[in-house]
Amino acid sequence: MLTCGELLVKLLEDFGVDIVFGIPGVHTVELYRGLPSTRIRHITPRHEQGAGFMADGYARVSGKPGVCFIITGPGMTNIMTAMGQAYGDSIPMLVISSVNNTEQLGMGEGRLHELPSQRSLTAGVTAFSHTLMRPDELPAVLTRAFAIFGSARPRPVHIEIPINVITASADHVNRKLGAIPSRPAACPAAISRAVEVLKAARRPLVFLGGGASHASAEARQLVEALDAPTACTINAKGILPKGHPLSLGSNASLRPVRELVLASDAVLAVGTEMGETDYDLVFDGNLRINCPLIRIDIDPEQINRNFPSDLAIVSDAKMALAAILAQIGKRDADSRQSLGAKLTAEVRTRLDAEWPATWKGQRRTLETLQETLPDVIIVGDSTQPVYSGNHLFEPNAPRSWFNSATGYGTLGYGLPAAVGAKLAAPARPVVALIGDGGLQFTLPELASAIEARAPVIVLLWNNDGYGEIKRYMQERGIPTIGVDIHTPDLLAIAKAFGCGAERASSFVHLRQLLQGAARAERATVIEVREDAAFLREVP
Ligand SMILES: Cc1ncc(C[n+]2csc(CCOP(=O)(O)OP(=O)(O)O)c2C)c(N)n1
Ligand SMILES: [Mg+2]
Repeated sequence: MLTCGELLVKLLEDFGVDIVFGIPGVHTVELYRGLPSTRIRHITPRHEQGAGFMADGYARVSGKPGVCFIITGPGMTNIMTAMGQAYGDSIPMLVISSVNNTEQLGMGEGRLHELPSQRSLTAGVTAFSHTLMRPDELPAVLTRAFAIFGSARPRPVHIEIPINVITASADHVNRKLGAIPSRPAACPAAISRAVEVLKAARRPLVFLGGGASHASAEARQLVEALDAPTACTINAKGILPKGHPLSLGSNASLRPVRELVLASDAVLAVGTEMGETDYDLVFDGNLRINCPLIRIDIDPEQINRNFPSDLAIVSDAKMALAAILAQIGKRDADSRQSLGAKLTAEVRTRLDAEWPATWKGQRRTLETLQETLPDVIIVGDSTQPVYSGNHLFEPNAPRSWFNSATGYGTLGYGLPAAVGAKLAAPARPVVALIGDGGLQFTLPELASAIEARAPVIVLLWNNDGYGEIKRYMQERGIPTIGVDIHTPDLLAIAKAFGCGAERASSFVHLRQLLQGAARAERATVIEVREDAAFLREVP
C-alpha cells in the first residue's frame, strides 16, 4: 500500500522540491516513510521557527518555495512567526502539518497537540490554508499551492493533513497534476498609456521592489532609457548594479529622495507594496507624490495600497517592463544632458553628508565583507549594521542582501535564514549579520548548521544588549529598562556547538577571518564588538 504521506513526498518531488525543513513528531512520522525513495533532502532545525526561517532564506535565494514538515499544535504555533515574516515580504513557503483525526476536529477533547482550529490560526499569514479530508485531494491542492508560488504574489500556503488521512491508502489516487499557469502579462492598452506618460515626462522617477528582482535586465534598461533616478526597496537591492549612476539606493524615507520625488513629473513603481519599512522608516508619513503614479504589480489587491495609482497595471514585472521598453526607445540623451544622473549624484552627495558618524565603522565593516567576498549573500537580522547597511550597502547582484528589519521585522531570523540561503547556494559565501540579542533568539540553529554541513559565516555584532532599542529609549527620555541583557560568552558557546569562533581585532584581521571562514567546512562565528577601537578609528 502507498500511503497518503508517501504520495505527498512523491508529488513534492514532481514539483521540483529538493529540500524539506522539519521536526518530526508522532503525528507526522508517516510523512517520512517515503522520503528515502525520493531525492528530497531533510534538514532538521532545533525549533520550528528555525524551520520556517530556513525555508524563507532558501526561497529568497533559490526563487523556489521553501517547504516545511511541522507537527500539529505547538509545531504550528512555533512556526507562525516565520510565516508572518514570509507573508510580510511575499516569500513562497509551503507548510505541511498534521492535525488531529477528522472525527476529532473541533471537538475540544484535549487530544495531544490539539488546537481549537489550526486553520484559523494560519489564516492571517497564508494565501490559503487547506485541511486535506481525503488523499484524493492531494494533487489538486498541491497544484493550487504551486500555481500561487509560480504565477501570483507569492505567500505561504498551509496544508494540514489529519493523522487518519496521512496514514490512509493513496493507491487509488489519480496523480495527474495541473499545469502551472503562465504569469499574467499586462493589458496592451495600459502599456501604451504608460508609455505616453513616461515619454512626456521630463523628470521621471522609478521605484523598484522585490517583485522586480527577477527582472533586473529589463528594469536596468528601462531606467536607463528613461534616464530616471531609481530607488530600490531593501528587497530590490542589487537590481541595479553597485555604483549605477541612476541609483538612489534604498533611501525613499529620507528627505533628499522625497524632495526629488516631489519635483518629479511621473513616477513608475514596479513590484513594490510601497510599505512603511521602505518608504516611511522614520514613521513621519511624509513621502508625497504630486504627479501621475504608474504602478505595476502582480497583485490587484495590492496595487492601490498606501499610494493610490493613476494607472494600475496588473502584470508580472518582467513582462510589463519588457513591453514598455519595446515602445519607449532611447530618450534623447543629448537634449537632457543626463539630467537623471546629475539629480541622482546630487541626492547621493546630500545623503552622504547626513549619515551619522556611528555608521562609519559599520560601513567599513560591510565594505570589508564585500571586498573580501565579492559573491557574498548577506542575510541580516534586526541589528545596527543591518539598519545602516539598508541605507549604505549596495550588493553586487539581486537576492544577495535581505533581512528581517523589513516588513514583519522579527528578531532571530538571520542565522536560520542564512542556513537556508547556504543550502540554496552552496558555492557562494553566506553571512548572517546578526546582533547578540537576535542571535540568542535562535542560537541552537548553530547545531543545525553543523549537522546540515552548511558552513555559514555568522558576523556577530556584539554590544551586550538590545542596543538599538536602548538608543531609542534614550532619545525619548525613557528609562532604559529591559535592554541591558546578560550576554553570555557567545564565542565559547559557538565553539561548544562545534563552530569556529573568533573575535576580530582590526579590519585586516576581519578580512583574514572572513577568508578562513569562507574556506571552512563548518560554520564560523566572527564577533565584532561595537566598542572595538578599530571601528571608532575609521576616518
Ligand atoms: C521578536 C521580536 N521581539 C522584539 C523586537 C524588538 N527589537 C527590535 S531590535 C531589538 C534589539 C535587538 O538587539 P540585537 O540583536 O543585539 O541588535 P542591536 O540593536 O543591539 O544591534 C529588539 C528587542 C523584535 N524586532 N522582534
Ligand atoms: Mg545587541
